[in-house]
Amino acid sequence: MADAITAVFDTVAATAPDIRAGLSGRRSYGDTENPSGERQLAADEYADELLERRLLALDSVASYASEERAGVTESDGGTYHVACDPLDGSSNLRSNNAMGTIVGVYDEPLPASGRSLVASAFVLFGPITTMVTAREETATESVIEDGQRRAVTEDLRIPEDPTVYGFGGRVPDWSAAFTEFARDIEQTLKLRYGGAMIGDVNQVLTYGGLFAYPALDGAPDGKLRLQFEGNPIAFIVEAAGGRSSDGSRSLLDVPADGLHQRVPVHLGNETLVDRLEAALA
Ligand code: FBP
Repeated sequence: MADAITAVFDTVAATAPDIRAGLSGRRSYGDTENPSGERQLAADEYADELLERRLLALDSVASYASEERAGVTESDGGTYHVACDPLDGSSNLRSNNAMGTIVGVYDEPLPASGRSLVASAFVLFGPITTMVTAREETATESVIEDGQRRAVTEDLRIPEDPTVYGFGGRVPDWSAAFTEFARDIEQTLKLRYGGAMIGDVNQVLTYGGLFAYPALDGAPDGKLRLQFEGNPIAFIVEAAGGRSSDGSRSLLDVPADGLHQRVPVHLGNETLVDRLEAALA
């Protein structure tokens, strides 16, 4: 299993410079929408095509699915089922802010429970390109140089003392219970919300705190997708000693009932997620 997962991680790392190099000329919206009804940037489609081709070329990969396409692409063999958000936070491209790639490696056909993840990773295009990977309950942060991973933090752990928070959605659309919880959090933590989940989650992994894209009035399942965003990032945060929740349980325990199902997402320090669940109960 380790060799197959290493091959997936290495392929994603090797593709990161190509995705990053292709961003500047692909900042315009095409006339297509993804299965979640969101407009697609040329960069979304470019990253998706690169990752599909290169990941399906691996013997160990049985299928590829992404946020950008309706169905699953099968290959003729392989063991693992890969779910990608090829360009998480792509709306940040026009404003030149953080974005990146999320990959989940499942050992069951998709859609699948987060408990069938065997590995996951995200690549973050910030001032430098970094990659956080998780497997066997351990998270690792690497710098990507010339498409190669160089580990800089072997056993990444979320800091004990939280200092930052970032909550998505419009404040008037938050539930009364979440609003009250947020007002309490605002008294002690510093706001860090940049509009790309992986950029905001990386702040939480670096400084400790809480990221949420909660249930909203009119969108009870929030915005983020379980297969491509919620599960893979929850797998990483929990491997780093944090917690995840849909509001009442780990995201990894949320039943998979659709490839593009949305889920309320809350990720960060265990104490804060516990407080959140108590506030929403
Ligand atoms: P995609 O860009 O992959 O659709 O990701 C959705 C996303 O950009 C998340 O990365 C981020 O957390 C959220 O949407 C931001 O939403 P909003 O623009 O409503 O704050």
